[in-house]
Amino acid sequence: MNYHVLTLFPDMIRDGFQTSITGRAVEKGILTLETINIRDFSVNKHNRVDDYPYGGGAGMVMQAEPVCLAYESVAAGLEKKPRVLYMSPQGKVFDQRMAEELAAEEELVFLCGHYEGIDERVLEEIVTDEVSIGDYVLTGGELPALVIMDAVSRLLGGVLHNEESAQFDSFHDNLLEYPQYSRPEEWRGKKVPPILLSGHHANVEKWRREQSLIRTRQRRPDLLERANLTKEDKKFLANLEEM
Ligand code: 9D3
Repeated sequence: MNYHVLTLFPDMIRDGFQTSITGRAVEKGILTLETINIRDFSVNKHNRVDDYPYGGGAGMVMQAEPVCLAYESVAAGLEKKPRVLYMSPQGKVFDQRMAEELAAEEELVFLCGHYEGIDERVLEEIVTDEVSIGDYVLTGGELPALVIMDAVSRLLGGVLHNEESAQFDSFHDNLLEYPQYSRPEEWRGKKVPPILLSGHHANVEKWRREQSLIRTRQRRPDLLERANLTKEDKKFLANLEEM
């Protein structure tokens, strides 16, 4: 996977990527990261890349030409037109399904905005997907781009160790994970649930499944509606209702 990030803050992207598992994946040759500073494509003698919005209003707008030139400098090196993800509060909200779909691409271009946004005309020309990471206000698209690259990267072969493998993600079946415990058996008067010490593997699995169901119903009932529940799961939840 080759990531290309168009941004006014390339250091923020590089710093966020180097630390953590994605940095290791670059060293292993599974990922590449190219950052493109949009300011390098300013068409203005003061190196500006923003200007006042037509029609008035607060703030500044990123101009079309520097963004387009920055994009073209990336596209020129590619065989076909890549997907271009514009990070924007107006976009479709990112989820695990989108991460899986994006992980199938060879090249991904991220466009990070700042100020009040980017001139709509260049967006119409180059953007294929407009993506938000959720309903809260950030200062720009850099952290969202890092979030998406992180979620996509861990799905690529060789990025994770086998034991932390993405195939066991609980989001796959739309259930939250069961609680975890480690030593000591008793910590500040709080005991580990005895069933986990019983050595009875089938009972442990049953208990974990039930904990997942309880938690999902309590914290994320919206997920439960999309979960693949067995007959036993449904019976267990129906019994809970009565209590
Ligand atoms: C104060 C500016 N706002 C006008 C009411 C609009 C606005 C523009 C740019 C709000 C936030 C931003 C910066 N955010 C992003 O670029 C962004 C974002 C986000 O803020 N939340 C969730 N996902 C994303 S993706 C890009």
